[in-house]
Amino acid sequence: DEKEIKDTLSWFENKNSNKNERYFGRYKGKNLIIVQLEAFQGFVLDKKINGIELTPNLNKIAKDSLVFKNYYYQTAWGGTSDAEFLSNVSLLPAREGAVYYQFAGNKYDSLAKELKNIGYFTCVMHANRPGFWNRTNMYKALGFDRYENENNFIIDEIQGMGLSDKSFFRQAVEKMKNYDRPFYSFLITLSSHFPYKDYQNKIANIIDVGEFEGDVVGDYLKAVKYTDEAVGILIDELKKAGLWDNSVVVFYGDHAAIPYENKNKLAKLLYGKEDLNTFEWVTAQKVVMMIHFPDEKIKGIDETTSGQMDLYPTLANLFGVKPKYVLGRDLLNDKEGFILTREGNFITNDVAYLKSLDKLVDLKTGKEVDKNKYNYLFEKYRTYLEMSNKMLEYDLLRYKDKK
Ligand code: GP9
Repeated sequence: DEKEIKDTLSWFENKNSNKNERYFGRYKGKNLIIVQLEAFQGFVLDKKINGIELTPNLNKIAKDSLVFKNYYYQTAWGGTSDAEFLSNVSLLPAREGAVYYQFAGNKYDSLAKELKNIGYFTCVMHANRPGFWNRTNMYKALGFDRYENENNFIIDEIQGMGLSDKSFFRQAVEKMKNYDRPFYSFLITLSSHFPYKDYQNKIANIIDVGEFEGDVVGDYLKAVKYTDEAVGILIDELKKAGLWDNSVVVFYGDHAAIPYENKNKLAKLLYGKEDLNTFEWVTAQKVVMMIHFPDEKIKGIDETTSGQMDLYPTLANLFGVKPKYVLGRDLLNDKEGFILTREGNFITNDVAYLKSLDKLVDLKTGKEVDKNKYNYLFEKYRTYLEMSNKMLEYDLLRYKDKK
């Protein structure tokens, strides 16, 4: 009803007003390049496999970037598309199915729209069929000026699921060279897609994965190594094109790589042991996340518990826009630290709630703590989930405009 609509909109408006504005608008006028890396879980950074660095290119940029070490994915049924949605809209994914299919007709406040309002050209690139995840319709709803899909790339080299990330990045930079400035480009990679099979038999020897040879973890490590090499190419090409020094560049992973049924393999890789308990599994669900600034003035490691819903508000502040209907927080000004997931888990800087066990666990000790002492947290995250659901399911921004 009318009151519920008003209350929901006001909840968002209040939450997002009177915020601390350190760094507000500092990078306004710079290009923004966001690279969403397929299945890049957080542990790949700094990982050595038989003494060899798995992601030397990302690690090198990380040294001069702001790195979020405890950044979780919050995706649900919509996989990659949910990560896109969380990062560009800052609402949780749909209760059932994928937002990209269920709610493509909604009206959204999005990063692309806000940047367009201040004069940016906006573009999304992903070299797969445009119908996949209903992207054509959804990218219109998100306000992108252009969608460069499979049909706009020369498919000259295949790796994994489609056009190789190396070729994709090279062609992406060629396209960006011709874009009006400033621009926002959202690049979504493809090669390191599950099941990480090297169908073309090109990367079998890219890295010696030892005991993981021939299983899903071994195949994953090879795919990650390949995409990291592609990232190296992207950076070189951006530098050659004179874009690197004029752009804020973000790298983040979209969702899990290793399925739950392979958790004993993951246990081997991460801890050298036979299995992971629920706590270890849940807290392993982090993804890569770093922001490289052209002046390299903001850098270092941030340990705040954070997640994909926080990207848009964080960038909005840096580029000088103030979105009113985001669920996440600006990570440069808000250190409270928490994430919540569609399935009902939440993690703060101190505790993690494991829905499947109905247990609250201390992050430092891994030991169970008394849930009743943390009722306020349960209430808070219930409200967040409810507000996000209402925004999405009642299409509240459309209502707002009609008023
Ligand atoms: C395909 C890609 C895959 O275009 O984005 O999505 P996913 O299966 O990883 O959710």
